Amino acid sequence: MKTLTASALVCAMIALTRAAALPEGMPENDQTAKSDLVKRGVYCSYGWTERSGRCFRYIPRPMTWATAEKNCESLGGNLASVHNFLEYHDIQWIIVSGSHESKSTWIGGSDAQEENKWLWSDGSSFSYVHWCKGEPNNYRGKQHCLHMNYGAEKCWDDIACNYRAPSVCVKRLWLVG
Ligand SMILES: [Ca+2]
Ligand SMILES: [Ca+2]
Repeated sequence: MKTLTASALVCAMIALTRAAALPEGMPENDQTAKSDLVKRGVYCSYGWTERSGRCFRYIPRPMTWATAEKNCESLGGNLASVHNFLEYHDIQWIIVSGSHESKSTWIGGSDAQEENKWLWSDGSSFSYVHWCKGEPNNYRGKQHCLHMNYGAEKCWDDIACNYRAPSVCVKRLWLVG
């Protein structure tokens, strides 16, 4: 029963997050722009799925972190960034829908520029974290890229960037109309 209530709450929160989602740069108090938006519609391009106001795409082919990032860029996006638990849940859902599994997957976090200075490849703020216990441990001084769905807890781990894994790309919503 507890679990049921919790998932109902998560669903409700996801619905609220989606309802509140607006493209970047739009003033929140601009009612004209909002009603305009409803008329015109906000969409993800073909092959992408809308979640929490952004568009996501699961890439099954295992690649190194940098190749995965370049691939997302060639599709008009970046490796996915994560800013709260709901977004993390959404990305996990994208992976399950795309692969019917919850395998280790690249997202856009890296500390390759400077040790322990984690950045998202899309330039957004790296504040929310979901590291596994004892991670990031920069094992042997060679772990500078972030993969998710690590271990039983499906949390984050830093690993060598030449590890090959599927990936999740993100890009902005399209305004159509
Ligand atoms: Ca590192
Ligand atoms: Ca590690």
